[in-house]
Amino acid sequence: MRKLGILITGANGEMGHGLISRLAEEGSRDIIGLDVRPIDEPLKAKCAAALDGDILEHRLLERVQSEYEIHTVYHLAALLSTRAEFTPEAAHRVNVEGTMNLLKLATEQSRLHGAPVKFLYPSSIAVYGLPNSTVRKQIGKVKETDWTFPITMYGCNKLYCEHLGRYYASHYRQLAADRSSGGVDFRAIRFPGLISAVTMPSGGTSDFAPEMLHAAAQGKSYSCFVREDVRIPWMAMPDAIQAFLRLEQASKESLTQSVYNITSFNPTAGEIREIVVREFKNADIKFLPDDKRQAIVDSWPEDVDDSAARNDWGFSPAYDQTRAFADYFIPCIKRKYSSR
Ligand code: AKB
Repeated sequence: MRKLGILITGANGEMGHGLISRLAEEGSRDIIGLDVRPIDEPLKAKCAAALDGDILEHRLLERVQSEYEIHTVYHLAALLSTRAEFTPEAAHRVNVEGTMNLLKLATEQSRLHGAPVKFLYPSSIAVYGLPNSTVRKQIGKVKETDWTFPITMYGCNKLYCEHLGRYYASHYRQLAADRSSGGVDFRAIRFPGLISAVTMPSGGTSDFAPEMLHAAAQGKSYSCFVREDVRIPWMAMPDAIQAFLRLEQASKESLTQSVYNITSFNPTAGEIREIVVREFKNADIKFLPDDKRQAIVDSWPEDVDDSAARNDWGFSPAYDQTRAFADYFIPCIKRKYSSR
């Protein structure tokens, strides 16, 4: 018999840490963690199986297929926006071919056990591409259907994979004589910049806010690579995880779309610095913008319209800006570094 489990790719990443810790607390499902890097020991202990390997390796996926019965996939593995610009073809392989592999695995799983496989996919504000800062300031909250002209490989990959997910869910092999549904119940969230008090991101362009916080808490100087007036949407990691779990639990009938924006607060980089400096008296944070990374952030919206997520599946973040800093970032980050 195959073992029942929930599959999480990119298990060792920031979101993987948050999601696995949360699922382990709930304790109701066996977690199969998969990552190209060996999964951290404390996280491994929370998984029923921890697999080291690449989502591009067919043999590994065949092993997963034959050993496990999977009804839910959280496909978190990706090369983020900054890293992807240095190796765009590799990013395409991981972000697009990797996602295809997982969608195929989900389709096959569904065929084997006869029920739809829920496929939870983290998309991103990087799917948006705004032409200039005047438009950016004028348009305010961006809807899911607007301004989807990404300027990064990562953004292009995420946007295309949203379409792939919709295809697998609704139109898979539509001309085949034996056509049955793809068996994939694809659900995606376009996440804003995420900030965790527990882990540090790597390879992203929204990394400046978490980097600022974690550097200040460790007494390290930090040069912020974007201008202080740049404003993008943000969210505390626990809210991101909660949103994902809530979307997973939502009834299919309540969902009017397969991809949802969500957000919580949107201070400028300068405003984030002010809060950090207030909390960490010796913080040394300068602004030293890198024009190229700045241009990427400038193509992302200042805010997104998340009314569909609120209406369809009751999205409602627990942490607004004040609470996120006062009750989560600052106390948790202080605890993290004081215990070293
Ligand atoms: C990145 O900066 O690439 C990611 C994202 C906004 O999706 N954090």
